[in-house]
Amino acid sequence: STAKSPHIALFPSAGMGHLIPYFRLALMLAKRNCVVTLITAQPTVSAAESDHISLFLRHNPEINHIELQLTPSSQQADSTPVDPFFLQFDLISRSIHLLGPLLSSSSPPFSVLFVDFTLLATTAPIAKDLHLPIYVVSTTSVQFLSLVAYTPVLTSNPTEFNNASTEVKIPGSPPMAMSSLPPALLDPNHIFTSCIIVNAQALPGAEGILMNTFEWFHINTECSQQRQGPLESYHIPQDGDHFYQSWLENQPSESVVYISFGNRTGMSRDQVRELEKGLENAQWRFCWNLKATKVDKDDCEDVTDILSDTFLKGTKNKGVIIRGWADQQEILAHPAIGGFMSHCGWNSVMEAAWQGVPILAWPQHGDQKLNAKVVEEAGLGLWERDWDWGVDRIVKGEEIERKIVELMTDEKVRERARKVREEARKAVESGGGSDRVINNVINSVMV
Ligand code: BUP
Repeated sequence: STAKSPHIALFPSAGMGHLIPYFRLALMLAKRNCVVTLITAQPTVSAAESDHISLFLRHNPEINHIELQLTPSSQQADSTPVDPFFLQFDLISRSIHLLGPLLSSSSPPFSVLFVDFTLLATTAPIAKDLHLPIYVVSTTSVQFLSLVAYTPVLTSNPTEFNNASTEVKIPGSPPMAMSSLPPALLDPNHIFTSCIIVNAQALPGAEGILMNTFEWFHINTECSQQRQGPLESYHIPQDGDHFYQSWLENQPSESVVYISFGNRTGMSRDQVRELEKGLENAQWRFCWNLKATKVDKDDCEDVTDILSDTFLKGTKNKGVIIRGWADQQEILAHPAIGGFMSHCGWNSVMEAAWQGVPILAWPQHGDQKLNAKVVEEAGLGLWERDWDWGVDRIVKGEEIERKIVELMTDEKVRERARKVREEARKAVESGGGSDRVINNVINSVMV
């Protein structure tokens, strides 16, 4: 006789970086005979999110979908601009009373709820009422999550945790440089920090935390508390062909640097000028995913508004510029790609690890410096700390040129990156770390 399959609810938070890992997890669970329901808050912050949710559901009809309708906010008209993602967390918590009825009316009944860390505090009481175990699915590195979990302790000790401290010590983690922390963390009243504190306080109520990583990658951390398993690479099918794809087809193997700083980094024009110089002088081919505005809204500016004529003319046959949403996984998987200049969003790091592409880390905000340190320690890439936030300067074209050349010619890093790829794939194979973790979680919620 076969045990009944568990019914798993997945509730991701706002932002593509928080959504894509849930798609991957949904498919890994469905492949193991779980019934999977994706809960999404509507309307989404960006068009990219709603487009990808529709595409994902269309291509994977076995995944069920529930929409949580949000009540529009009055805050938008406010004079102080609030980060739209934090506004969304707030909207979700205001509409969270709708979640209980949605969950309890389901047939077959739910066996477990998987949520984003930012939704834990608001969803935990509902799960408790329904006797549903709750798991957090983390979208960041073990290092950053450890910091986040310890934030209530840190912020309650302002005599030790302040601007003058050089490092923070967190049980189970190597010391973290104070300069690697997001500056907002020092202000307990900042919306970023208050969101972290309330959710960190709810962590003991969670059954477990699923990390998107693999043990081998975190050589320096004790991770006994967490269950880890990298998420299998899931390629979100996109409609249509991409011009950059056919361009990549014609480039020699490992000759192209892919450049992306994520959705939420609009670089200053002065910095863009220097990056142009660096790219042009380094003389490597490039594929530049160019964003000019913060937050994953569609950019409406033309390439020629952002990049200089001299650069565009001088590099005409050397590179492509992508505007709008790129298929990053498809790009990283392409044999022509030899390096990745990245903000080190955690998904990007894991995608590079999966493909064995060396990273040139250029963290921009949030968890990215701590992620960059993991990249450096794992040997997957290079990190020039002198470029980061806090240094507060424009990084010069010559420096960028030098680092690009180093990234593209460092054979040791390239070899190591191949090893990382191998280890990542071992972890998701049957019996590997990821496979075991997912199966254990499924078994633990089996009724
Ligand atoms: Br931009 C972009 N195409 O054009 P991270 C991103 N992605 O597929 P985080 C694309 O979005 P921020 C694009 O592959 C990754 O899975 C990318 O997540 C994909 O960034 C995801 O790397 C982005 O974790 O920062 O931390 O969400 O919001 O700045 O992108």
